Amino acid sequence: MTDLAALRTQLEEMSAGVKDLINGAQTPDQLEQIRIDFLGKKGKLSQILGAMGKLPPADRPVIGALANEVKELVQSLLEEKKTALQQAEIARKLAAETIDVTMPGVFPWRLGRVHPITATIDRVLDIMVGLGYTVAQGPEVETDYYNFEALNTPADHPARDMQDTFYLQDGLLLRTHTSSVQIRFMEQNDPPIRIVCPGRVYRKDDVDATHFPMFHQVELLAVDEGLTFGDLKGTVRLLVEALFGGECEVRFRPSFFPFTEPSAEVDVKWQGRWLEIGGCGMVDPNVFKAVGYDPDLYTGFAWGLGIERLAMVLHQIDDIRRFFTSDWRFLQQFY
Ligand code: FA5
Repeated sequence: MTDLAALRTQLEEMSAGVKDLINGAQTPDQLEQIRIDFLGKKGKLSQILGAMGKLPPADRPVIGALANEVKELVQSLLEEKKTALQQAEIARKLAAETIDVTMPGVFPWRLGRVHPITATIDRVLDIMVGLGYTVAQGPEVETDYYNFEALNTPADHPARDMQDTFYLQDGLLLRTHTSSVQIRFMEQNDPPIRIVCPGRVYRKDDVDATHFPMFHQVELLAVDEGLTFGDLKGTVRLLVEALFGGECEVRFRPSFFPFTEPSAEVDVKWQGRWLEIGGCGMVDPNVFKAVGYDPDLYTGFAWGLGIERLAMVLHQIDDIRRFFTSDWRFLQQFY
């Protein structure tokens, strides 16, 4: 016989028991089983609701309301527990899949190193800073004025053909040499000056074993009262000897640059022949005039050193293109 009190007791016991059951569930599968047992078609709640039909009609809404409460309770407990289990699973996975970034890699390790061109620039800068020079830099995209005009190379000067230029829009160009930094620095500073200026330069040169359209130069500039060509030669020799440990032949070959007078090329012996590594000379008085220095009071010397060529001689490299092909077999020699 079914009566109201018995069904009510069953529902109350159910709601008391289900909490512990759900709390104790360890996996989503166990949770699903509890759902089926309680809320499924043949579950406990359905059985109680089935028995409700045997109650007097006046008692049915009481049990119906209570059954609904129990159903909602079970559903919300299941939902809560499901979320908790999912979060625990995520936390477990995160802990299990943590990557130890400090673990050594698989041998052979390929650690990055300083590129031989950067290393050569750094060596030159180190030596020159040791001699009291300051590092100065300028932009790679230049105006005609800084790259040519102020360097005593007006538009109609035949020497413009010496450096085939990449012209950009609005009168801009890619600088063909680091000599532009001389002008920028002198405009902003008074003598005495001793600067060393590293950087990339660009020319429309055909590529061969000793030419590349983008290469690096380091420019030296010293301005003071009474500087002579002897100071220039001494500085060039000092740098070359510091780089090569005195085991390299150097020669000065008369040359021409619009911004120096007199001018010379510096050559070093490379694989049995002379290789030109840079142009140099005494700063032309017209350059001093362009930056507002008194050419009767000051003299100066400058040297533009081709870094790729220097690195080729230092490391006995036969072709400039090797520096720019990112070939691991080539680069690993410098480790
Ligand atoms: C100049 O660029 C002058 N500005 C140097 C200078 C500075 C003279 C200060 C006097 C006073 P030149 O065009 O010769 O000069 O270039 C200098 C060096 O850059 C060359 O000796 C060479 O070592 C290097 N060089 C020139 N063209 C290339 C190229 N296409 N690829 C690699 N290196 C190059």
